[in-house]
Amino acid sequence: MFDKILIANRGEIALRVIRACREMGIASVAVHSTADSDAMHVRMADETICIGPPPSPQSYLSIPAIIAACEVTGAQAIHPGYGFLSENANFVQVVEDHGLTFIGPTAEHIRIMGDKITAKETMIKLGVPCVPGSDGGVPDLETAKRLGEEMGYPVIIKATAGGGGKGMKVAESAADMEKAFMTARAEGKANFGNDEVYIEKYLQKPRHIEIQVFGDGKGNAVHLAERDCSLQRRHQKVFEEAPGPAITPEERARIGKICAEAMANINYIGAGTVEFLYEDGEFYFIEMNTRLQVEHPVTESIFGVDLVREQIRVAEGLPMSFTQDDLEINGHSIEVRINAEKLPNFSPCPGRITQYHAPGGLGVRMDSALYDGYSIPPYYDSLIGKLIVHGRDRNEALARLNRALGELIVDGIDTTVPLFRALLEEQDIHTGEYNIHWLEKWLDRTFEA
Ligand code: MV4
Repeated sequence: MFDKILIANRGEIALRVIRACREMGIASVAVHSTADSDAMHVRMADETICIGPPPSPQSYLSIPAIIAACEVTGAQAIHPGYGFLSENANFVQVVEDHGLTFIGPTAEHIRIMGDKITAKETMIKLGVPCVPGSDGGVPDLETAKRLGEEMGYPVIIKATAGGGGKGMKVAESAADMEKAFMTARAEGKANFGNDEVYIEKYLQKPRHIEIQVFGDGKGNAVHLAERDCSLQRRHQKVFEEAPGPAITPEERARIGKICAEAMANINYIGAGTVEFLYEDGEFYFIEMNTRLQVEHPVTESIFGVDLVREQIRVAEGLPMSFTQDDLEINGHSIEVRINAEKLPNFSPCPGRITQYHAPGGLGVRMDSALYDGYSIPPYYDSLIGKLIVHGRDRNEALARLNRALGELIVDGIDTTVPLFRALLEEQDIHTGEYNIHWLEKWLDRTFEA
């Protein structure tokens, strides 16, 4: 059993992990940059250690600094949170080479899923339905054009190492192919040092549906249903919910079983998310995330489980504390991301919080590292809080979200709160009739100046 875990992260997710450690009787070590000496994760942890100057590459992304912090504090395991080093296979290798435990998947699984062509090949072999497209990489423009004709336009060219929408180009017709192919290639090379690309049929109006999976690394795996994360702006999610309003119990059971069996087959360990596009009643695998995700609390809410606790358990070699049969959906949960950003352009808005008051009451969870007088440093992500509500059904969750947003006070900076107040006035949000393009269209319509 671990008696001390180091958290290689900051902000709300560091608090999230510290809280799980405390409930399990495990000591926590917070690491921090010099910009974060006054941060809440530093105040809340049992021990703290400064690992470098403000820029992430010299602190939260510095592998030597984090390994040294484990050696100095005697931490036996590292929880990476999300972002930073959470999906860095090389980091996992270094952690293990130092006799430490990475709380998460193996370096091998991270590597497989980090390369999208390999991920897709793997998932096809495991029986997971994928978007129709090229069989692996597309070596040249001629092949790309031939495939475009064969499968019919529109198609999408994707960099195998891509992410966050970078290295992804749609070709509406043969005339677009040369530019789309060359641009996807160039972006892959420039952003990820990898110019390999693949092609898929372009789905025009899908939802983003992601299945939460969890494995023990010994051939046992479960699914914890889906989240609908279609409400995004420039590939940044803003509103997530579970279960998905468009998914039937039969569809959920079918795709969930496929994902759980796939994860059992590869001996997957820890939390993972299998991402799909969902259109006209069909699921199409696109990518897998080998980490705990920002929006994991909506899944925790409807199942009443602590996913971080389970991550720590399986990293210790223990079984998960539940089986598939134990998992039953209870009600509905919604998360909204509170960012330090100014509308309508979502421009980052760091600064001093003059007043903070978290909402409370039945079915309300506020995951945030804010406090009165805290100064948000300008060096990191603009996420400053996640408001998660739970209700017996979707309508109750929506009403509770509106009520909780009314109680929340974040003064001194601009935040995305007004966005959610406005979204809750929209009929499509109440009926759940939205897809991956809904939010950007709504923003264009609403802020068209
Ligand atoms: C697609 C697609 C349509 N068809 N693939 C965007 C980022 C990456 N995760 C995959 N993405 C997409 N892949 C096919 N074959 C549309 C998108 C996409 C998208 C996906 C999920 C959520 C928001 C999105 C916004 C724009 C495009």
